[in-house]
Amino acid sequence: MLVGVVGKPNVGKSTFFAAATLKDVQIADYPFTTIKPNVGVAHLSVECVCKEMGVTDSPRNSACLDGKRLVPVKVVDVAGLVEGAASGKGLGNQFLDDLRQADALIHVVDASGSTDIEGRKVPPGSHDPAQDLDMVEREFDLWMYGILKRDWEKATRSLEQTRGKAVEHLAERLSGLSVTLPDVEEAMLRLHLRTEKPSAWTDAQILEFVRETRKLTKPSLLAANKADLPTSKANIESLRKTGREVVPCASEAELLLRRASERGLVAYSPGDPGFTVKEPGRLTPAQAGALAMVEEKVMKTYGGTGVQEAMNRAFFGLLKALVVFPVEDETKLTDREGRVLPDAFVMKGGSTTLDLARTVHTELAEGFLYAVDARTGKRLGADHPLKNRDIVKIVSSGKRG
Ligand SMILES: Nc1nc2c(ncn2[C@@H]2O[C@H](COP(=O)(O)OP(=O)(O)OP(=O)(O)O)[C@@H](O)[C@H]2O)c(=O)[nH]1
Ligand SMILES: [Mg+2]
Repeated sequence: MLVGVVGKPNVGKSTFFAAATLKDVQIADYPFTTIKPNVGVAHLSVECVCKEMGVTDSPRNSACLDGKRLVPVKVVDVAGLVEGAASGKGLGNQFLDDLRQADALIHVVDASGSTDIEGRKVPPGSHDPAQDLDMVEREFDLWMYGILKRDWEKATRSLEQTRGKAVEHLAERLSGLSVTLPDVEEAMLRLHLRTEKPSAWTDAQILEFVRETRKLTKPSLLAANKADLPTSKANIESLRKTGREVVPCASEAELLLRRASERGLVAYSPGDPGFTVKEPGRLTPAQAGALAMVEEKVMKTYGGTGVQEAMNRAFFGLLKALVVFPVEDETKLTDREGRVLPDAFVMKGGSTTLDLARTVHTELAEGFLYAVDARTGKRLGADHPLKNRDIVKIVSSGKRG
């Protein structure tokens, strides 16, 4: 699963990304700092099953700290989006391609209103971030619209002549964006679009269709970034009034805390509502000042930096993600090397035992026979829906089974 970090230029997308992944990326106070996408690994914190099962685990793909599993997930940070991007302005629509595989989007806005619609610096509070929100989503929709419109007349005419199915055609055209046939059916149903005569759809209807499809296939939340600045508070309130899910974020503060924690200067875990300075004597005056600001402007005001919360909400809220523990021995909870609960995988809500087999290894899926629930010992079929924190053994005739 992949989450994309999107937004207009200079709002702090790369800072958010760096704070979530601790990857060194370019951050600067001007638009189009990022050109090529940054891909990295962030972690979701979930309650491990080790305590409940009474075992000491030996994790491989994810650390276990005090019974909390830090499960890896992929994040991509892309270039900023400006008005006209879908038709080639700014860095054009190349980077929209970098978002094709994203399952959900974290839409970063500059809540302080200190950057204009193109990301240039303006006095704090002088720009309304709600405008950016509409612009970015419109560009995304226009890009999808462009993909469909390329051969709309010809394709729909031939569909109608051959009595082909519009849903299949549309799903095929958008398949590169992780859009499936049921997604297209659902979008059409919601909009009451006539499937038998797509050539009669107006441009406005095609746009409405892509908008609905985007909402279904790339659900998003707002990371109201730069929340530490004084002008952010009022904008966060008004962004909330739009009915959108808003997470106040202070990405710069999160980055500072995570780096300070790595260097042993503070005790802090991502998502914590506070931090403690380990040895005040080791801090330079500048470091002490920066940490005091974070305490005052972020922790006391918002109860956390919001970065981990935005990640958790994207996966567990928007995508209804599950964490599943595959094992090869369902009684000892080990893999074939005897490692206890080695891996934890994040999977989309609604995933089945067969999906888990695919995630572990294609061979396991190809020879899938059945699965076993390690808690109950019960056999499960291929289409059995997984639950959060399931521990599952896959039995397969494949080499890895
Ligand atoms: N006050 C404050 N500034 C921030 C915060 N996050 C980022 N910034 C600043 O905002 C500016 C832009 O940050 P970037 O992370 O490069 O922004 P971006 O959205 O990736 O920019 P482009 O790649 O150019 O689109 C930098 O000067 C950051 O230091 C924050 O939480 N608070
Ligand atoms: Mg950037």
